[in-house]
Amino acid sequence: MFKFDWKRLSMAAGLSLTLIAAGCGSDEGGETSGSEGEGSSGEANYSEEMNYEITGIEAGAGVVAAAQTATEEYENLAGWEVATSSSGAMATALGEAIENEEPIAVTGWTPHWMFAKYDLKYLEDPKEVFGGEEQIKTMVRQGLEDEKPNAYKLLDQFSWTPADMEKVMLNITDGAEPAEAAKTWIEENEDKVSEWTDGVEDVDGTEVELVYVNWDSEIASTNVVAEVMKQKGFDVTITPLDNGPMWESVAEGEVTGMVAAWLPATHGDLYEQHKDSLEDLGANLEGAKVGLVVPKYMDVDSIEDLQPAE
Ligand code: PBE
Repeated sequence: MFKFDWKRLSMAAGLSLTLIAAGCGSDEGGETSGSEGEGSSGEANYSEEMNYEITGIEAGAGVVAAAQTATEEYENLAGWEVATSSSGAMATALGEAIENEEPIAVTGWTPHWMFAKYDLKYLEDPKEVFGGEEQIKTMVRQGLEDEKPNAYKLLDQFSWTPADMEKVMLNITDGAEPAEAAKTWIEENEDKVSEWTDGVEDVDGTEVELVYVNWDSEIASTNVVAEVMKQKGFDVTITPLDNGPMWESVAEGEVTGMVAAWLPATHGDLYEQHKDSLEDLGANLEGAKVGLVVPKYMDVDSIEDLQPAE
C-alpha cells in the first residue's frame, strides 16, 4: 500500500516537472533554451532525458546491431547505449513515452503498425548505418524443391505489399490472435492468395515447419503463409526462434524455411554466412526499412541532432 502511494506521488511529481519544462521551452522556441548553449531547438535536453539510451528490441535483431554500430560511427552518440529487450517491450515503452509526451528513440522498422497508431518519424541517417530500402526475402532449405515441390512452389510464389502486412499487424495489435488475423486477411484477399497457390496441388498432411522471430512483422507474415499452407492440406508448424538460430535451422536443413530475411543490410551478415547452404527464393515484400524512430513532437530530424553523453 505504501509502495503504491509513493509510486503515484513520484509519478505525479515527475509529470508536473515535465509540464513545467515543456511550458518553459515551448512558447518562444529556441531562444529560451539558451542555457544549454547548444543548438537552437532545445533538443540538447532530449538526449539527457533519454539517459543517452536507444530503446532496442531483441539482442539478435539486425536493427539492434545497426543501432550499436551507429553509437560507434556517430561521434555525437558517444556514451550512448542500446538497451535490448523485446519487440513487445519496445512497443510498450514507446506507447508510454507518447502518452507522457516524453522523448524516446526506438529501433524501428517498416512495415509496422506503430506508424498507423502514432505520429512518428525516422531520424535521418547521413552515414547510412541502417542501410537504405530493404526487401524481405524467403529462404528455404536445400533440396526442398525435389522433396516437397508443392511447398516449394507456394513459398516461392508468396509475395505481398507493406500495406497487406500492416493490415494483419494492426489486427493483431488490436487484440486478434495471429492465426485469426491471418484467416481474416486471407478471406479478404482471395485474388492475391490464389496467385500464391497457382499450380500448387492439394496435399494430404505433408509436414512443413516455418521458423520466424517474434517481431510483429514476422508474426504476421508467418501466420498468413502458414494458414494458406494449411488450407492446401499441409501439416504446418511455426516455430519462434532468435534471429541467428532462425537462419541456422534453415541452412542446416532442420526446417522447411522462413519468410523473414531482411536484406541487403539488416541480415546481411547472416546471409553471407549461410547463403551457400540454403536456397534464396527472392523477395516476398519490397519497400521495407529499418532505422531510429522518434515521435514527431521531438524537435530532431537527424541522428546527428542527438547530443553526446557528458
Ligand atoms: N526487424 C524486423 C528485424 C527484421 C524484421 C527489423 C526487427 C531485424 O532488425 O533483424
